[in-house]
Amino acid sequence: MAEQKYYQKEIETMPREEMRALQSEKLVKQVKHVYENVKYYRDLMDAKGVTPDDIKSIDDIHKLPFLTKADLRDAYPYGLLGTDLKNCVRIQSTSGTTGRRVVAFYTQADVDMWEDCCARAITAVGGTNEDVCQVAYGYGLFTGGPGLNGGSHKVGCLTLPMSSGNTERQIQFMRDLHATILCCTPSYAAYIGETLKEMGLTPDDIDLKAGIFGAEPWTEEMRRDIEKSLGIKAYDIYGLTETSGPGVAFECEAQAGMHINEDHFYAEIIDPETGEVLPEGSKGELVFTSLDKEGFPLLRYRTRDICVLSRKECSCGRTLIKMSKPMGRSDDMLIIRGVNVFPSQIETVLIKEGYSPNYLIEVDRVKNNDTLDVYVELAPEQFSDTVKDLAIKEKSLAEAIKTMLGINPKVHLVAPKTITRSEGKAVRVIDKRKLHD
Ligand code: DLL
Repeated sequence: MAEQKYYQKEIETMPREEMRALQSEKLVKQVKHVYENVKYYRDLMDAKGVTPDDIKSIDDIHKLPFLTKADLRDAYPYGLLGTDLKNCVRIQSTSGTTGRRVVAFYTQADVDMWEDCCARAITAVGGTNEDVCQVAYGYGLFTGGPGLNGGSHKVGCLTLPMSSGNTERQIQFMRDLHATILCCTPSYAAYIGETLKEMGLTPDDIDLKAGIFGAEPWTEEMRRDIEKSLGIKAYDIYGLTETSGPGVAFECEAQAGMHINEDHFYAEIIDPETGEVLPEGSKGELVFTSLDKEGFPLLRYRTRDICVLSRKECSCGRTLIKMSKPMGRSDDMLIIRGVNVFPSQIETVLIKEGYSPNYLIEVDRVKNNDTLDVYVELAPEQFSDTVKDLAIKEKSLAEAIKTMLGINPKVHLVAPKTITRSEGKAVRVIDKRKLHD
């Protein structure tokens, strides 16, 4: 097969007016679907005095109420379900405690749509049925592995469902089976690059040509490092469990912003403080409306990701609107080794384990690997313990935090009154990573 530039050309290069018409048609249907099937959202619409009849085109979208992570928490687990459970074939989820965990439901049509989005991303980096696509995102509840796996099948690549970890084996498969496309988090890509070098190999020893990296913030500098260490072109991909997973937006050959699959997800930028919709080109919080989801349709979902949208013409020929890399978040969520972490989760563990809520979380990136250090202040009566006892306590607390978050922290128990008290908002997190350019 000749090199294919688009996966669904008609949609990806659709003239703007046609796209708006398509979005309008889909929105009208999606709002009816939600109003009829999701009591939680119907109540929000009723409270705002909006009915499906008020939504005649995409221009009316601003009349709809927002949904937030707090709504997802209130409605957990079934409250936002858009169809009978018997019509759903899959769930995916984020890590975290019950309240923070997002559980999304998919019908077969939802899975198909999601995989199409990932197929567009793979095709945009030059993927065809002649490629071997190594998927080293985690498989399981996390959307990374299953999403790219499905997209890779749709494109017809030979798919290597490696999941993450076991890096030397990753490199061995990469070499033996001539992988040409690598999908994983940017930090894992960087780590694979380092390991390759440590094994005495160079980019000439592998056949990779492209990488599709996302799920966490990464800089242009990191892109250049990865490109050099693996001898590839590195492309960004964005998504979130709430909307489906990876593939909501993807980078093309221009490597300058990510095209949003706006026939499925309508994007708005709002002022995170006031909720006011901002004009194109403004920096603000990204809000998504699913346009054709069945299982877990979300209208005007506030992602908390801060970014800029642009409709500037793209050299790749796609007309899909672009988003910049996320430039931060309007909440306190951290992404550490690809895992979404809220400081309050750590606080919950400390309190449960009998420690004080005086703590400090320090995140850094050492050799492209995220580190998590948690400093916890001891009460005076706890401090009399011997050094050996402290080491045991640190280990057990680290275990408890790992059980909660799924990632290993380094715990430091420190003397009473050593963590600076705050006179205003407590500073609980020091993030030393330079994640944004
Ligand atoms: O991270 C889905 C995904 C998997 C995307 C694989 C790309 C590749 P969640 O675990 O729900 O889903 O986390 C979603 O991660 O709101 C962003 O804050 C952040 N994020 C995702 N992609 C990027 C990216 C997956 N390319 C949250 N750059 C989102 C920066 C990203 N942040």
